[in-house]
Amino acid sequence: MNRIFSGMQPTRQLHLGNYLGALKNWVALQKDYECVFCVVDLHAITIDHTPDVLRENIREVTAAYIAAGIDPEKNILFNQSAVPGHAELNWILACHTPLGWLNRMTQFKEKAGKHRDNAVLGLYAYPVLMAADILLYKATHVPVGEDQKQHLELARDIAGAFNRYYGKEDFFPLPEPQIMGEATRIMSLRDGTKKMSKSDESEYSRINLTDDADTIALKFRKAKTDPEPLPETVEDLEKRPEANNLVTIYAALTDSTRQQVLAQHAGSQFSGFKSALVEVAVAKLAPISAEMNRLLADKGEIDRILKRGAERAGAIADQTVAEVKDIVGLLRV
Ligand code: AQP
Repeated sequence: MNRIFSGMQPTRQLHLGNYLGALKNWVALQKDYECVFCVVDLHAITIDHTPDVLRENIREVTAAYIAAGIDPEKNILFNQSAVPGHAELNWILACHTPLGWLNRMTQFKEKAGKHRDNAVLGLYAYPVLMAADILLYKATHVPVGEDQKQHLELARDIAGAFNRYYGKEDFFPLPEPQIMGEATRIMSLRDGTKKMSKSDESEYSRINLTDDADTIALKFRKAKTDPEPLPETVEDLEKRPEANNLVTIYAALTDSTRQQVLAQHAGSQFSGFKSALVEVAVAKLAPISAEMNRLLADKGEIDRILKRGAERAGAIADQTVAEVKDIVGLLRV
């Protein structure tokens, strides 16, 4: 059986990178797979946060999933902390994860930066919890952006290590990353070599899903570019990070390839191309943003959707945790 697990952190607002690199693909995948979509709130407390804001962000990310086209009836949609199995399996897997594997994780190095000794254990252990999220549902496929590839490889390594240690070769499937489409890594609008990220200090580095048309236009107008017109080939485009990023965004928003975008816009100056980009971005994001606002007006309904999702997720999770406890030798009384 093929099952997908994927999630997003409710840290601040979702941006175009989250949408094009992950959410948009989930919407397509729900037709062909049994899907478990999670708002990974336990991950969100690995960085500084404000409790009331976190609570609202959990609802907002849930609304974004549904507004983008995720069907909460067909799929399981819930918040991670509502299913205790995530934390339980996290601990058991942590006891099978060598420190050397975690020491290689580049995201921890980037996020902890120079203040490594002050970074919290949760940030360091983040990839183990992510492995637990996926393996709890015995997911076979995980659609993610390119930035999560290393964490997913670690999840495969942990699954393999657990299976081998207990002589249960097929217990946890080794989850396959699904890195799809043109927009596997959307870059900052201020620096084409840096990932578009929620935690970037500059608001002008990203387009948020809730930005209105004027804000989207302003941010694209201010986006860093170079003085040359758009080239004819992808090969030439790839030598220019900011130009490449804007063309990639255009391609992903219009479900086309960068080559098709260049066939239409080669020779254009950025002023003209950015106007075209604003038009397609607003056309795609305005309905999502309007639907999010409509959904967020009834928080009770969002909470009910999450509760129902947690019950469905919990049924699968409880079964896996029970099997894991039996394998490990923990007495279930
Ligand atoms: N820039 C991006 N391009 C393509 N995909 C991206 N994703 C994130 N940024 C980009 C994908 O979005 C999904 C959810 O990500 P997340 O919320 O779990 O956290 P993240 O990857 O850490 O995202 P951010 O925006 O960079 O958050 P901060 O700044 O808080 O660390 C994942 O599938 C991810 O690949």
